[in-house]
Amino acid sequence: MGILNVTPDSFSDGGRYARLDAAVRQAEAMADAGAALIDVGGESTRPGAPRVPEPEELVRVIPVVRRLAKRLSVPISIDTSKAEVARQALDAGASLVNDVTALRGDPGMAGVIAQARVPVILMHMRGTPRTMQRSPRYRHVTADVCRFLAEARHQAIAAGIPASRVLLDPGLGFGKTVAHNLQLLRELEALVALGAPVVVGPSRKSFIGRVLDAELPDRLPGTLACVVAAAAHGAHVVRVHEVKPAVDFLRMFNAIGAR
Ligand code: PMM
Repeated sequence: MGILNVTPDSFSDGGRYARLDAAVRQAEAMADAGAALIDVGGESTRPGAPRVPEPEELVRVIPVVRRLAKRLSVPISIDTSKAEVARQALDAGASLVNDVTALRGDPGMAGVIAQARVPVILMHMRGTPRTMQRSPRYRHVTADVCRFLAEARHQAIAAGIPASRVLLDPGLGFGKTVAHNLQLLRELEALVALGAPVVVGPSRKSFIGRVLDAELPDRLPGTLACVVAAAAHGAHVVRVHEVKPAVDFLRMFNAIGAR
């Protein structure tokens, strides 16, 4: 899954793809490099990020989704927690919703997804992007994340989204210490065992910077180590900014047949 942030304030590629043409070129390059899915997001979720008003998020993402849906053969996912943004993006040609609030951010979200009959990624987060890094604590991070996601999936099913359309994501970096993120990657099988496809998004995140003492943009090697660890522990989708290196790493890993 290639990341296309159309936010002026995204933590790693802020503003660079804000213009429509640049966004489309970037998405095409990711598809050419082997992305199976392009994830379009118009609201930064970096720690401390302010909420983007709905009209502003719509202006950022809908033209991009519409243009990409016409030009790309790979499916487009919309990274949003707002039901109206999801609804309009699905109308414009998106075919999956990536909701970092696991349907808790907007009471209308589950209905939009159920009605459109599309898959959804439910992600674990502690608190909100504003508050999530304030000394996060867990009894056992993997067990707590699994419990949360099992319950979120249960609620999605109750709202009319079939289990077969639900993907789960541990939410690396969302209300977790460095140790929590590493443990979640190490113990990913516990999440895989819930039976849904698992999505993992380590790309360029600060826990990599903390382990390697690496500032942006030097977090690619650390990201690739996480990609391979996620694949080795059973992840089905990895969400990355740099698609070509990730695809090459995974192709080589699969060629070795280490799993
Ligand atoms: N991370 C970010 C945004 N959206 N969605 C999912 N499913 N999983 C993630 O880990 C995730 C996400 C934050 O990173 P970005 O600002 O670079 O997109």
